[in-house]
Amino acid sequence: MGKIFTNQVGFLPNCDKKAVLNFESPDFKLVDENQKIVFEGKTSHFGTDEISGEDTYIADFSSFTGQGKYKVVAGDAESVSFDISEKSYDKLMHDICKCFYYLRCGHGLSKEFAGEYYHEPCHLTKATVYGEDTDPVDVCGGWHDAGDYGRYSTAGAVAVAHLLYGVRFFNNLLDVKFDIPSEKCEKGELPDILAEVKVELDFLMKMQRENGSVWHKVTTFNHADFIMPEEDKAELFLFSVSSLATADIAAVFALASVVYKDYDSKYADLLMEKSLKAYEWLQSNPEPLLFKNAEGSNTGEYPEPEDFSNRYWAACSLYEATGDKKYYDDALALRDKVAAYDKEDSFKFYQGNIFTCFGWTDVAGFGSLSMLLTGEDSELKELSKNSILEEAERLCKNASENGFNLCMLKSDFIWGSNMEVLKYMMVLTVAGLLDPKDEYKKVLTSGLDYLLGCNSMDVSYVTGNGEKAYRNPHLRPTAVDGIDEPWPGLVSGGPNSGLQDEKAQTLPKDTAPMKCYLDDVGCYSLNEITIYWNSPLVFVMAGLLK
Ligand code: G3I
Ligand code: 9MR
Ligand code: ZN
Repeated sequence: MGKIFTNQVGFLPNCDKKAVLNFESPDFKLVDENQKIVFEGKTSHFGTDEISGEDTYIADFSSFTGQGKYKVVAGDAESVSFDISEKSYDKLMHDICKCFYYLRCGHGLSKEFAGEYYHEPCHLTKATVYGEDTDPVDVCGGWHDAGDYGRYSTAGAVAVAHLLYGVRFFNNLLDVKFDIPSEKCEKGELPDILAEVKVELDFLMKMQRENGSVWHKVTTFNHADFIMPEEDKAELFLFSVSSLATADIAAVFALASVVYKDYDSKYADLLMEKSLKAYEWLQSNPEPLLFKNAEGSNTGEYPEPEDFSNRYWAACSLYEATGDKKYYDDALALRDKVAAYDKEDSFKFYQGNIFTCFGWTDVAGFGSLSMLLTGEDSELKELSKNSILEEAERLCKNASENGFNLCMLKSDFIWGSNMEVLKYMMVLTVAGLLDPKDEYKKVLTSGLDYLLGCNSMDVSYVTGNGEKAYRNPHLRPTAVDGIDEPWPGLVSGGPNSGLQDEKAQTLPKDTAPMKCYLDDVGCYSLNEITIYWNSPLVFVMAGLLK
């Protein structure tokens, strides 16, 4: 039987609304909870596209603004029921923020706030500095990265960046309450989002060496088995420092210093001091110090082939935070290196314009966000604006090439493809601030629809949100805690045509990119979760709900 794919959570009354049918039906209806027809419309035939492989018909009901619970019905098929309401995304926003709390390492959780997902304190022992004969170091705290128990500096910095730029651009994020312990500060209490981010910032501070450089990661030598975090007692190692981690930390601490200044001047000063210390180390170590896993170690590597985008971000962020022109000059001197690297295909991680990339692979996009936050006009601010608008146009063109109006190409369906779409949604969000075009909002909304169920897997990629939300993330605590449902709000990595784990390889090789997905706990290349797949959704939702 044919299927009707739609956003399973729902829609805001004034946003675009659609469902996608994979069968022919000239018309469709919207029915309420009493099966009463509230809207009737004609579908439009899109045809078959290469990302989904489906022959699609679009049911657009954007003009319907009634509030309530509805279903789309066409032929013999019906969709799941969803909300149309100003409050459609309230639970989603709460859940995606609260996830960071559940991922806390060390003494992070309390029974009161973690409820059934509470676990005992974990990873408390000091970490051995790998390959050095020095005292072990206390790096307790922060968030577990993902389904594994590693803690990685660049990944952490990037997740924090999504959240804190979110706060800078959309201060409504400061009002989101998600039920975590309160955190005192000079001015009283931190808003929840800043209390949660502080947990990771405090950890990242511990990852900085005396000389200003930053360890790339702290993990056990190999990934733990599927056990609870407190059972993972293997020796912790701090693997070598990298200029990647040092630059990302210089950047994110400068950004954080601006944000926390309004609440706690001492904490803001400390962040700035540590940012400057990292930056000085970078200045005296101009050659890239990249990262490779130690021989035989299999924990996350987060390799990057260059550090220009990281240094660029650091310079832009310090310029924005301090107003000191010398950082601007540094950024300007790095610009051409970043741009040249973008043209080097063999080197390239990101499919879009590099000055718009908000991922761990490339961080120059964060530099652009900092430049947009500066007061006066400049060449680099212009570059940021133009890059974002140019990229938004490319994304709109991509969206016109498939039935889901999704801004992704075949080549975007890699490990963590849901972050690729989220990074694009961040671009569209910021582009909308620079030029409020309907098209940007429409393609942005389609991205959210895709993540929440309007996709050919008919699945919502956020746990606990949507009638057919996925339930089996590759996430160690969830896999072994004996609780049926994972905690809500976790964004899955999503379809990956690379099929990079054994279970994923059971899918036929010619599977359409959008269908290269299995809701299976074993599939780390399709169904893991990470902090930096949740964090861009927080940025995007803050923008949508502002
Ligand atoms: O950039 C290339 C692109 O040019 C190429 O077209 C495409 C097709 O193969 O690959 C792209 O590279 C991918 C790279 O990520 C950059 O996005 C690789 O295939 C892909 O294997 C790689 O995946 C990363 C994965 O670790 C393996 O290294 C994920 O992005 C990254 O999120 C993931 O991170 C892990 C940590 O190591 C450990 N903790 C869990 C976390 C999530 O799975
Ligand atoms: O669980 C690990 C996951 O977090 C990582 O993303 C992935 C790639 O580094 O590795 C997973 O661990 C696997 C390990 O690499 C090899 N043996 C099987 C492990 C998962 O069951
Ligand atoms: Zn831990």
